[in-house]
Amino acid sequence: MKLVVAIVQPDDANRCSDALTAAGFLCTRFESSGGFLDGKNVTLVIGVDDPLVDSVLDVLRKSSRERTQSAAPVATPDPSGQGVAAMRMDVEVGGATVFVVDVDRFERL
Ligand code: 2BA
Repeated sequence: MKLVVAIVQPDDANRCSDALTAAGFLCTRFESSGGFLDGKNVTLVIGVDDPLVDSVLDVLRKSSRERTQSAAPVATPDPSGQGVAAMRMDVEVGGATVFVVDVDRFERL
């Protein structure tokens, strides 16, 4: 068995969890936030038998989108050495960042 941990953007979270449920996968979701952009995201965890991992990844791939987000201004030294310039940076986020982890044991007690 594997645990699929998928970090998705908030705008994709309902589509992902609805599509997983429709495909017969159980998932748990919780609010999270990115360390780099400090923005909200959603983490989905899905416990699944090994042969079905690729099906889970297919659902997530079809249900999440890559987007450009603007990062908060980063203070960098002005080239003239006279002060500090605030640089805004665009970064590509998503679709989904996915980790697939081995599960040693699964119990429903
Ligand atoms: P954030 O940490 O807020 O990162 C948002 C996006 O910023 C990333 O998109 C990436 O394009 C960019 N980014 C992150 N760190 C960077 C850096 N040091 N320099 C330049 N650009 C950087 P994604 O790669 O799609 O990641 C989306 C979210 O997934 C991340 O939000 C974070 O919450 C999670 N994530 C990504 N990689 C991870 C990892 N190795 N471990 C744990 N969480 C991860």
